[in-house]
Amino acid sequence: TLDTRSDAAAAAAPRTVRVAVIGTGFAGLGMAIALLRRGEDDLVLLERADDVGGTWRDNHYPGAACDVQSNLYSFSFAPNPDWPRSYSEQPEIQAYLQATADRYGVRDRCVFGAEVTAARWDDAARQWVVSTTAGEFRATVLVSAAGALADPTYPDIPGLDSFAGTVMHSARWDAGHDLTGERVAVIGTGASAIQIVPAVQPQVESLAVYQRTPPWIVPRTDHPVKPWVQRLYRRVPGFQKLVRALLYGVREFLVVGLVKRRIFLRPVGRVARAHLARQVRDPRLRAALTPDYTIGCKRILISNDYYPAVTAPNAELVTAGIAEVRPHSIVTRDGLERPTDTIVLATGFHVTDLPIAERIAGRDGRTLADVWAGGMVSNRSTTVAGFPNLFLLVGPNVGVGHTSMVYMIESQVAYVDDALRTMAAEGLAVLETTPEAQQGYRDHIAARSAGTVWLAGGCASWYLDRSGHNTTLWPDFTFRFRRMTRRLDRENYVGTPAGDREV
Ligand code: N01
Repeated sequence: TLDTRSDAAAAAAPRTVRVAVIGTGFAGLGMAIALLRRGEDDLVLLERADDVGGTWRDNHYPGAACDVQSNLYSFSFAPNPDWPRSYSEQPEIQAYLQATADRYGVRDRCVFGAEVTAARWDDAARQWVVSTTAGEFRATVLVSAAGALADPTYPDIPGLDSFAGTVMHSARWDAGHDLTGERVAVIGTGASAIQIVPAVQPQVESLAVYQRTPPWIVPRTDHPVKPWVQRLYRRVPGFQKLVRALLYGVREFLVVGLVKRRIFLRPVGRVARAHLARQVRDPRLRAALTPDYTIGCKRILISNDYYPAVTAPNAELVTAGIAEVRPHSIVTRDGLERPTDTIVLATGFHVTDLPIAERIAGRDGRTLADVWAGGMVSNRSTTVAGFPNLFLLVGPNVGVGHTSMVYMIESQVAYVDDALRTMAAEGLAVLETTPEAQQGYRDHIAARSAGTVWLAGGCASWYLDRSGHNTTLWPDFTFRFRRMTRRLDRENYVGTPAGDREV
């Protein structure tokens, strides 16, 4: 439902624009700011929620924080000298995104409460027709910045619907629900779960953590930023830039292990094992918490308080596997039944089966989901043959687990911006990538992915699609992605001038 503010904004928003952007997370905001900064202001941002922020607005569960340092996990053009910690917590990142949106005048371009229900290419009008819950919009160019960690996955557990207590997904946390004194179950042990568990463990009566696969966890080197450092960042912005560059460089080294030679990750594995040994004394528990796949195959997690929380007297690590949920309990395959008041589903997101892909239909009426039935494909992670004037931010093979997504997003934004400038410079009404370019990019990704720890590490992860192909991660150094997206690869596109003929 729309509040009055978004109703008014929706009514005032131009219905036909040059550029429509779906989403207002880092990607949507970054795109809009890039366009506004060079005077391209005929745009609208369509946002289903009532505020900007994307995944950082939605993931406000207790303990939510970023596992990439703030100096790196921020826009290059908007450094924040005031980050209070080296790794920021969700409220600070959300406040940063809100402040950045305000500072660059993006909020006025947003229509809140506008969930995109369908978008189709109108070939005669050479426009995208975008249906939203706040009405219809038409745009020459559609930029989907809907995010890959936007739509929660709910596990298919027998009886879950019959549960009489509270069920909350980590990305749909009910802040009004008080867990104090409750018997709480957390299902999942990914990045979200390992933050929720220590945050709620002290207040609940009992905590059962249902683990299917143990994660690799290394220490979190988080600390408050000293006031003199903040002052230095303010007075000498170049110093903060230097810190950012160093953090980037160090993290980029991980690529050598993840992609090039897995042996490089062995020291990281040793650090993780020592961390576990230090924090968990009980050998049986330690064994249950020890991963049996190569480190890096799934996202490497960072935490100092997960192991202490999961081994606290009121907590229990459950590894038996869930058989069914009953109205007031969870039953595991070993026959044990645990009375439960609240179930927290920290079970992840639709990443390889993006819901937005079902809603965007291209030239021949087929949706992105139809075209991607055999796996997500694209040119340069950004455009898809058959979908003219459509650009995907955080599209296929742009994800990174070892460094900042903002770096990848800014690379893509530069690419889209160059595409739009090219269209303007050449007077093109339509720009569409070729199937050949798409196939070439797919082959490139497949070749680079072969032998990576994600494919060869002996785990099942959402990094791979159902057929076992890497369609989510960028399998190389990220500076190579930046180089590849610095300019539009014009030779891989067919352009149609406002008049007629393809060029
Ligand atoms: O989700 P996940 P997440 N029965 O998909 C388990 C980012 N992020 O929300 O491993 C039982 O990683 C599943 O088990 P398994 C980050 O990119 C960042 O935690 O598949 N269990 C797994 O343990 C991250 O990678 C930050 O065997 C079930 C868990 O649920 C991404 O978001 C913080 C199940 C899902 O883990 C997603 O992380 C949070 C079932 N039916 C998130 N289905 C930071 O920056 C799933 N699971 C710190």
